[in-house]
Amino acid sequence: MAFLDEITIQAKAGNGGNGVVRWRQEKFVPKGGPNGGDGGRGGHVFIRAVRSFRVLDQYRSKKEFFAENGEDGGSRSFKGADGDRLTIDFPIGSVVTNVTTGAVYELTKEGQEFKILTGGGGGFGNEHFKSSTNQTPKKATPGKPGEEAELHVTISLIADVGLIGFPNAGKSSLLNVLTNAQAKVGDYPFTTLDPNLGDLYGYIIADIPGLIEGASEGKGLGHKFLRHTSKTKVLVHLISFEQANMMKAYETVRTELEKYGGDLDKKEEIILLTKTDTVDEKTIAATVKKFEKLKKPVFAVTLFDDSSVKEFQDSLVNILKK
Ligand SMILES: Nc1nc2c(ncn2[C@@H]2O[C@H](COP(=O)(O)OP(=O)(O)OP(=O)(O)O)[C@@H](O)[C@H]2O)c(=O)[nH]1
Ligand SMILES: [Mg+2]
Repeated sequence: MAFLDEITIQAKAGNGGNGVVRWRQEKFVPKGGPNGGDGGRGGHVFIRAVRSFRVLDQYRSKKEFFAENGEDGGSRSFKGADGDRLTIDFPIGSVVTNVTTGAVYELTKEGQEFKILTGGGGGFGNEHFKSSTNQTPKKATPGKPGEEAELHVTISLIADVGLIGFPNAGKSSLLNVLTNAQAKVGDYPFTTLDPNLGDLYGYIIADIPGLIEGASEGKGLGHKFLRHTSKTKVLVHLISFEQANMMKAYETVRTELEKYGGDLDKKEEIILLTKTDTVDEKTIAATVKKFEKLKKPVFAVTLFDDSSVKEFQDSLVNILKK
């Protein structure tokens, strides 16, 4: 799934149900008193932080969200039912602005909720207006409208893992092996134009578009996507055995990380050498040895065989659990 950066939607709390005018109808009571019930309250609108980006999918097509209206009152003093609340979910890290009032809500913790729009109160039925001086009130009041607003949402998804490296290193292929993201894979550079996201045991993995030398000066797709790695716990740096000089490829990307700033280069890093199927065992062993001198975890895999990724995956999950 490609990444949604910001969205604008309309939301509305439920209207209150109307109060009604009704009269008691009893066989042996010629003039029944008023018994029109009150309307129910309209449902409120809440926003909630969830630990999943999949909820974003619904906002691609649907732009209007309504809480339920309250029911009208009935006869025999029957009060209309309150409308159900509506809860709109956003991924943790989202900032929701009520454009209509200017109120801003930051969703920082899973399960955090804010009531952002209040449902309209129900109207009063004629029974409510009965008094010692007025035994037959003919008055009932309508329900009040629910609050409505335009909501602007900026999403800075808090990914746990960032996949980085040159174009064609196999980042999207790796995402597809680890998760059910079904990211597009292609044998040409810059297949990924927007970060892809996947979910591994509840951890969010962001597959970042390929970086090249000069990305910080805008070469290729630039380096702005690195902002999605700013809160990750660990970076997985992929270097393909197809590279003539793998260490140079590694260092080029490291330089771009430094240039991006924000201490990205100080983050924990796993080095993943990919496409082992294109070289012989001796080359693999020698290259792994070279990279191990960097004193970081190093793994060599082919993404064409899921089982080859297992050891790396276990190590990644262990780091995430720490
Ligand atoms: N031989 C071989 N090819 C692989 C392997 N993994 C991926 N590929 C191929 O390498 C090409 C690039 O893979 P992607 O996963 O799209 O690479 P990427 O790093 O996401 O590339 P960009 O999105 O362009 O940055 C595709 O043609 C893949 O099929 C592997 O383990 N061995
Ligand atoms: Mg890709």
